[in-house]
This record gives sequence, structure tokens and C-alpha cells, in this order.
Amino acid sequence: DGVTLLSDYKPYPFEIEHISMTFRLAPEATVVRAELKLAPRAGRADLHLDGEELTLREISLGGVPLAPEAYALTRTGLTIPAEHLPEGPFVLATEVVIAPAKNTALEGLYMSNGMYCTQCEAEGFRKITFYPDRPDVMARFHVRIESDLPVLLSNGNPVAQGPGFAEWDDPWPKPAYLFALVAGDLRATSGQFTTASGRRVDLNIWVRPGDETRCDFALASLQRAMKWDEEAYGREYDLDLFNIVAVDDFNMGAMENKGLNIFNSKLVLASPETATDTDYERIEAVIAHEYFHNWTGNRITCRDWFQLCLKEGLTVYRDQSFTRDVRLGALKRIDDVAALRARQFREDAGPLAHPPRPSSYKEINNFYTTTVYEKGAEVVGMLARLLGPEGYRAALDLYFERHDGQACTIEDWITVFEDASGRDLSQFKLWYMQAGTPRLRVAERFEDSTYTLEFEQETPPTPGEAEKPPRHIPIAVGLLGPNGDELRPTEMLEMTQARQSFAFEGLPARPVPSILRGFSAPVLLERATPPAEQAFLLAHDTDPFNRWEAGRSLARETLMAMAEGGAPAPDYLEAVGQMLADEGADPGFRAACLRLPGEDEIAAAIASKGVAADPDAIHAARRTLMETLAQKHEAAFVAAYEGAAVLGPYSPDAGPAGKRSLRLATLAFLATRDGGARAQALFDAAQNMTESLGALSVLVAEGGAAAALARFAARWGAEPLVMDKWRSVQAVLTPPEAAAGLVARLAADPGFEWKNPNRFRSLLGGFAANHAGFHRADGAGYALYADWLIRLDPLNPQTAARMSTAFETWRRYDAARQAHAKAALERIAATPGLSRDLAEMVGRLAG
Ligand code: BAL
Ligand code: ZN
Repeated sequence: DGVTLLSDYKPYPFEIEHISMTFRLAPEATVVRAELKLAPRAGRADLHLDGEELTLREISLGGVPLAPEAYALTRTGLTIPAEHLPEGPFVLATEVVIAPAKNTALEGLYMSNGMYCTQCEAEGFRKITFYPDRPDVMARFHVRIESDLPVLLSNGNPVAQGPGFAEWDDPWPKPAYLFALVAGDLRATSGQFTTASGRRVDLNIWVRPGDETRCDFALASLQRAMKWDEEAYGREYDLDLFNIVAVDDFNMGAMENKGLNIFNSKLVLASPETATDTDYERIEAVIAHEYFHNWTGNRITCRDWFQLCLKEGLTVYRDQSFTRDVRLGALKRIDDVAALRARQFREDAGPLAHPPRPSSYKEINNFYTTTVYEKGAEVVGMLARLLGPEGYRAALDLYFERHDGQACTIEDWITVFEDASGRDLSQFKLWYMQAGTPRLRVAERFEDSTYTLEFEQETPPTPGEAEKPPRHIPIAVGLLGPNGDELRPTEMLEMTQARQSFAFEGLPARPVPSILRGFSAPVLLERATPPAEQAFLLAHDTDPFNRWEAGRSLARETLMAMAEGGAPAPDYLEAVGQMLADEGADPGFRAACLRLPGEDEIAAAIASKGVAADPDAIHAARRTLMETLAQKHEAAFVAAYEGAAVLGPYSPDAGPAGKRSLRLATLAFLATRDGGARAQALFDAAQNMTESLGALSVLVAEGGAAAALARFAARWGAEPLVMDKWRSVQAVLTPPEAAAGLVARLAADPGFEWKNPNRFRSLLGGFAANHAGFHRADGAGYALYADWLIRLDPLNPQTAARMSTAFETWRRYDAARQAHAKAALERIAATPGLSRDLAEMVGRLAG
């Protein structure tokens, strides 16, 4: 039935000592010759090579053409039975023809605006040549590219070039998913980096002519990342050259191919006029992420795709740590946790829930998920917290020393931590093996100067996992006194039982606990904290994450009550006033505290109590709360808005970015008082994209943006990446009743290039984020979305499947909405010729 199981893993019976490839590039008929030096590992075995959509023209063994009866060709590969193979090492050569110009799936070798490029992870190399396309087969690659295009790139070092050709040699054995080739008319922005041991590395950011002016930030980010990895992990770069190429059509964010990273152009190109503060931060993080993969992913790779979180969870943890170090640590942690809850907790609570290390899949592309990435990173973070900074560094040193050059498993990884620390981590390993978000309940007692916290953990069942044994949970706790003084500094409690108590002795008075500081574990903390205590923590907690968290839960509970007909909690209204006036706090932090939880978060919280969420009531409650707060604290909002103005030239640094964030957060509240006048003024005066787009967003949400949208489009019509923002802001923020109509109109525009993943995501992904608009009572949102998935699927199954996750929450809503969602899913499932990618997703979503 097309299911791949972890338990079926078998080592590949051959070693590939070397692969030499020649590409004769042509859009409709590229010829690929591959020469594989193979050696049997143990005994005789059939040789199976993966291959899809390849036209085989020649095949020879040891220089002798292979007779047709000596091999079998299927839709998925080529097999040579053992009896037709020599006993020792041999050379197998094939020549195939492929058509990159017809490759709309953007997997394998394809074309984007006249340039050739590749995407091989996870299983794209099999669309380029016949090969064992699995990560545990590592080989040295030599690549010759023949083409008249001026820039011809592949992995490793350039070894020869002349008119119409270039040759590249990669000295590091690698799995095929890290292969890359680029050919086009490209311009480089170049720089250098000298490693700690003195190796001079040339760095290039390659883009289309005209885009060179927007590459400086990406280059500087790369240099920062290289330096940080030397300091924080002792990892140096290992080639003389590091190339990054920006491409306009790309399914993912970026790809860590050895020495030749390929990026979605939106994660490279940045100028103050065209990129927001958020874009800058994200570019820096993704450049770092892909660079960090050179050690965590490339030098040490995965044995099979079930181990994907071995490289992704770790590398996300590394890029998050990097951003915390180079920007504002507390704020970055808040942003990461907010994103984790919005995406991963949501995944874990629905039909797509799976462990960071799954044990079966139909299509591996469907497992590049927030659970593998972001929860995978949280699990690494817990290991780091359990071992402490020195213990963690020792474990990572051991990991690199022991496993460099290998294809590894989660078991290898856990063993490294056990060996480095002497601890038994078998219970901890459950975090990798099981899905679901543990719920942590807390009760407390104060008697005879002893304060006791009693925790109880429970993980609700997830698809295919009824039994949930207790997890090993690190719980960071600090205790505060009545005046806000810290009575007990942060201590890491380790919970391993279903119920467990921790006592703090010798306390003069009942303390206020600050639990799960820094979000020490990815759990749902359920504690009936009185609003006054939350307000106290928001004002006084010495842990900035928990300060934010207190305000966030107050806001969420207030909105939940309001959506069910209640009134806003007075403690919350007062607490916002204090936060607004707290000029000593960092502006970016104040902005994060002021921003209200999104509608999806409120719906999730309501549904987790077993109540059907009402998107319209939630939307109205959020609007009413903004108006109420703005009315109550108008003068303070005005003061905060005006105080956060940034003068002088644009810089994407955390300081000015935090001020702009505060300015835009307050602007949204003020728009409910001034009818959008300040937003219009800011839009008119804006000198950078952060303010321009921020002001435009407020105007769209207020329903009065027609003129501003027209001006924006007139200025940026020729810049597709900027127009994505224009489209997205309308799709996300247009008032719900008008959203589906608007999206249908924008999609029908002949200029909307829906086959480009960035364009498609900007509009349809934006619409899915318009909570009440997408989850419309009459099902029109679901129907429109399904139409577009059905349209995209035959061209680009990977992106269509990924975007189907918009349907993962359908069970949160009332019966009528559920019926509409189910009908949309069934309609997709019944589409003739549906891809394996989307078929697997809708099957799981509806199940
Ligand atoms: N390996 C796929 C892209 C990334 O996670 O870096
Ligand atoms: Zn990655």
C-alpha cells in the first residue's frame, strides 16, 4: 500500500566509492551521464537504483553495454539481478534524458526564469539519474556541466572551466539529497571569511541581474553565522568556497546542499524599502540555519528519513540560539514559543499529530513539519537544559567526534547524551517516539514554612497512540515574594512520574510561583491562576518569558470569556495600562506583551475545553477588546506610539526594530479611535517597508485601505516579492465577510502567477490565516480553498499537500462547519489522478 516503515530499514548492500556526472543542459532534453563506482558490502545482492521520470538511453557495466534481459526497469527504478553482476567492484554507467522545463513540481532539476536549478531533498535526485537515493549512501561527487549559460555551479570546489563547461569536485562524501546544480545568468555579491584555523573562504551570494543591490545583509548574516558556529560549537567551515543562490520558484525556504545552498529569493533579498524587520530577522536566521547544516546534517547526516529531526530539530535549535545571541534573547524566545504553540501545538492536537521521529509514512515530503522542526528543536533544548551549558557542549563535542562522516539515528544521538552525562535518558527518549502535547496541572500548598508544588501530567491520545506513559519533563521554577523580590532563583525540577511533588522549605510567607520559566518544556501548563496573580507576574516576574506569558494567558482567558458573552477582566485592563506606561521595559518586549492572541489561538483554547469554537464570536470579541483597551488607555497608547518613533536611517537591528514593533502594535489600537488617521499618516510618510506594510495592515483591518492599496500596487507592481505582501495583507486582514470574495477576485487576476509557490502561498496561505474568513459558516471559504488545492496538485503536489494543513482544525467548530470542511476534503480525495502527497494528507485529515 505504499507505506514505508522504520522497522523495515536494511543497510544498502553496495558502497558507492565515487560518482562522476556529466550534464548537457537543454530545457526540453537535458542529457545526464552518470558513472558509479560500486563495491558490494557483504555477499552477493541484487542492485537496485531509484529512478523516476527518466528516459534511459544507455546502460553499461564495466564499459560493456548491458543486454535488456540483464536488468528490469519499472516506474520507480532499475534492478540488476545479482547473477548479472561481477563479484568484486565494478563501474556502472547510465545515460538518461530529462526535461527540466517541464518540471513544475520543482523537485529534481527544473527551470525558474531561465535558470536551471535543483532541489533533491528528500527524494529528488532519483528524477535526475538512476541512483540509490537514500541518505545512508554517501559518495564523492564529480560533476561536469555543459551549457552556454555564463554561471555554472555545483557542490565543492571548481576544478576546471572553459567556454561552455565547468567541472566541480566535492571532496566530502555526501548523500544524494545534498547534490545541487545551478546554471544561469547570475551576478555575485562576494566577500570572505577567515576561519579560526586560518582557512580563507570565498563567499558568494548569486542572484539575477538587478537584484545585487539587495544581497549585503545576507552576506553579512552568513559571516556572522560562520563566526558564531566557531565560538558556540567549535565548528569550522571545510571548503574554500561557499555559494548561495537565490531562486524565485522554490517549494521550501532554502536548502543546505554542500557548499551550494539554494534559497527561495524571499529569504535572501533585502533592502529597507522592500523588506520588513521580520524579513530581515528571518533571512539572518535561515542563512544561519542552512550554514549550520554543514555540520549538523551534511557532515553527520541521517540514516533514513525517519531520522529527519536528528538534523532539523538540532539545526533549528542552533539557529534559534544564534538569533538569541545576536539579537534580544528574551524576545526571540517569546517569538519562538508563540510560533510553536500556533503551529506545532495545533498540529499535535489534530489529525496530523505525529512524533518528531515518526515510524511510518507514505510520502516523506509530508513530514517536513513543525513537529519535526520546531518540536524537534524543543526536545534538543530540553536536553541542553537537563545537562546544563557545559554538559551540552561536551555532548555535542562527543557527537561530532564520534559520528563525523556517518549517517545516524536518534538512538545514536541519545546515546551520545547518555555517555557524555552518565545519565539514563530512556524515558526522555519518549519525546522523540510519541506524539502529543503533555498537559501539566499544578496544585500548591503552604504549611509550616514549606511551599509544595504538586504536578500531574497527562498526554491526550493521538492518532495511533492510545497509551501515553509519563514523560521526563524539565520544569524551571522560581519563587517570588509579595513585593516582587526573588525568594528562590530558577531551579530545574525534573518530573518523571505521572504525579510528583516538589517542596521548598524555609519560606517566610506564601510565595508567588513562576512556573515553566523560559518555557522549559513544550507542555500545556494548566493552572487556575487568579487574574490578580497573573497581573502581578506580568508586572514583576524576573523571568521575561514568564512575564510575557502571564499577560498572554490573561489576554487569552479574557478573550475566551468575551467570546462566550462575558466582559473583559478588570485585572487585565489595568495590567495593560501598566505595561503601556512601563518605559523602562524594552520596546519590542512591550509590543509583544500588548499584542493580543490571534483568533486561531483563542479557538484552540476554547476547543480544548470541549466547546465548539465560534469564529465570528471570537473575531467580534477580539475587536471589542481592542476598542475597550484603546478607549480606556487612549492617552497612554498615544504616548507610547509617539515615543517609539525611530529617527535617522533605517537599520534592521533589534533596537530600532523593537521600537517600530511597539509603534505598529499601538497603531492598531489607536486606529479604533482615530478611524485610521494615524495609520494613513504613517503610510504616507513611511520610508521603509516595515512601516509602510504595518500601516497598510492597519488600514486593511479597518476596512478603509482602497487608496493606500492602489498606491502600494502602483509603486511595487514590478516587484513580485513585494506584491506578495500586498496580496497577503489583504487575504489575512480583510474583514471576514468580505475575505473569500476578495481572494477569489485576486486569484482571478490574469497577472496572478499561481504556479509560483510564493505567489500561491501569499494569497491562499494568507486566506487560511484569516480565521473567521476561512472558517465561514456557509463553507464558502473551505470550498474556495479546496478548488485551489485541486488546481495546484497536478503541477506541484508538494506545495499543495503542505497547504492542505489549513484543514487540520476542522473538528474544533460546530457541526455545520464540520460538514462543510468534510465535504471539501472528500471532494479533494475524489479528484481523479490525485498525487500521493495530497492523497496521504487528505486521508489523514479526514480520518
Ligand atoms: N533540509 C530542508 C531545508 C532545511 O530544513 O534547511
Ligand atoms: Zn533544515
